[in-house]
Amino acid sequence: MKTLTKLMTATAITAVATIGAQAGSHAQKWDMPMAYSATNFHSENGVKFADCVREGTGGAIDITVHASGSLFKGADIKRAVQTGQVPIGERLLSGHQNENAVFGFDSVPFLATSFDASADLFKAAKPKLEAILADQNLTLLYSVPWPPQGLYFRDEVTSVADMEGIKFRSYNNATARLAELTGMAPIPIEAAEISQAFATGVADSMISSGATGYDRKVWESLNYFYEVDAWLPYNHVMVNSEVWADVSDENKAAMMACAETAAADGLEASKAYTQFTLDGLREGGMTVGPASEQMVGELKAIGETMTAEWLEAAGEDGAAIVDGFMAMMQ
Ligand code: PCA
Repeated sequence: MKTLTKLMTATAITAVATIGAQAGSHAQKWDMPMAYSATNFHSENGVKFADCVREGTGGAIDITVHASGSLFKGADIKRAVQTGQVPIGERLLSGHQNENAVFGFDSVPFLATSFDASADLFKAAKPKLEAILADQNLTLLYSVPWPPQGLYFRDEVTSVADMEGIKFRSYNNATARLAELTGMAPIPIEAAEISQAFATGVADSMISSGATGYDRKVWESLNYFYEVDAWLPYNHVMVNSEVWADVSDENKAAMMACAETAAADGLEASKAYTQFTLDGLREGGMTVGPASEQMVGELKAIGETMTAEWLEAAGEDGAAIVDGFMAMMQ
């Protein structure tokens, strides 16, 4: 009896010691909400980033990606990270232009219309963006652009007049404003919900990348994609700053190295996905091509109005970003 008790005590001590050793290694499980489908290049890149972090931190930081808005919807991810409901997440910051106009730097129509130009624009905006995020308890890890934005419609459209009254799915402030200025009716709908929205006639058009139309198989409902190349918006992976402060210097360095790789890989994937998804839309039966000259001219005029509005809202910060960008373009 005595021996048995001793044995049991020894076992209990071993068990406690094992738990202690695990806790001592500070293994942390981080949930990472993302808004877009699991097969989208941003989400796949996020999973690769998580793998890199797990390996680089020797398993100390174990990130699980939750795609398709399954943990938090796109619109709620930023707040969830800021308030510490989750330690890390990915969000399209141009959806929060009402908090600070600078967040919309990447959705000013026709300011940066190629991958190269958008990389310069991002470089010009990054320090300001990081400072604003720091004030909101957020630390930026990496950012990846979507492919150029074009217009999707159920029916053929050759001028802005043809757009009058059409129900238009919006995803940020700029897309809603574009709808207003073209006489359409903006309806905010998360990317995860657009297939349903188009199938049921809740919306009949949107501006987005070939990638999102392809991911959501919009050819089942829509018939036209006009390659307008209006802008290239960014997704940003951000970590809660208090959580980040508790990460060891060694693990911070490992994570930043993974973030750098993710930014470069994400950009390459976005570029590669551009043609691939436009071909996919075509194969799905859509008419894909440039917009008519008239439509481009009218959209550019609307773009000028929106640029002036953004510069007004973003004040000195906005002017500094655009000046910095223009200097790089020369
Ligand atoms: N796809 C996202 C944002 C930009 C894009 O290309 C969406 O449509 O929600």
